[in-house]
Amino acid sequence: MQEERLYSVRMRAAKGGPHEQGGKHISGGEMLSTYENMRQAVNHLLDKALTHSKGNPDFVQIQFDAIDEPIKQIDPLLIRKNEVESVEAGQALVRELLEQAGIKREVIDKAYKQLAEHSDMRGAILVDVHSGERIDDRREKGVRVSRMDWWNANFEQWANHFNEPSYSRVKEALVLATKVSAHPATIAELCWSDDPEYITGYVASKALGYQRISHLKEYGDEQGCRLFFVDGSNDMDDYIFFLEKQPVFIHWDEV
Ligand code: WAQ
Ligand code: MG
Repeated sequence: MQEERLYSVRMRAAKGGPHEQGGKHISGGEMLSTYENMRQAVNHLLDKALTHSKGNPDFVQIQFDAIDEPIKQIDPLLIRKNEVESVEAGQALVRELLEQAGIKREVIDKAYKQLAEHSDMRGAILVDVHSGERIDDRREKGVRVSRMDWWNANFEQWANHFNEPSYSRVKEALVLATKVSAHPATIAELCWSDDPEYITGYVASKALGYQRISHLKEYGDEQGCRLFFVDGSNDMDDYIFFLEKQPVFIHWDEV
């Protein structure tokens, strides 16, 4: 499908020094780009870093590296929209959906405890659906899903069709959720933003689709969430390799 060589482009921004020296995570981003479009990609990520509601970073790193492996193409998850009146109603729906995905209540409770213990995450927390224990040993860094994208023209067709605003936030979230749910070890994902002015989040899985929930936290709250509920009987090194390294393109075909 893709003849031209592609590059993985990544950004991370922090305040109070780099992440590894205790700086607060401000923003991150990952894209795929051709060599020709590199300036545009880097500018997009730079702009994201410089204009974030969590504050102005004093550390930003943007890097690109060539992709030599074949790129997997995946259809976006189906989107479902759930309007709720309050955080309580939104969080109740989260539990309902996670239980529908087959996750036990005790495991959900344990996962929320993990969240509370790590308030400044830059990646995802992996939780085993059997024990409720955290699987990755990455602390605040978590596991950052990377090497994925969706060409804008195709995303905009999708957005038009489903009557969605074509915001890059929605695109990035759907790209990530689709890649993560494509691996058979993923049981479900739970996410809401750490941006204080963005309160919408989602539960996603292959079977549930991308279940957007309008209200999962209060305005002003900088506590985000990214939890992957995982069947830990799979090889977790392979799983994390897939998340970080397998190049994936989302592509939508109107049917
Ligand atoms: N890999 C793993 N974890 C990530 C990644 C990644 N590539 N990007 C972000 N995270 C984690 C990290 O801990 C962040 O603090 C947290 O997720 C939230 O990230 O309306 O904007 O980019 O349909 O702030 C969802 C709803 C928006 C969109 C989610 O997340 C919609 C969002 P943010
Ligand atoms: Mg954020």
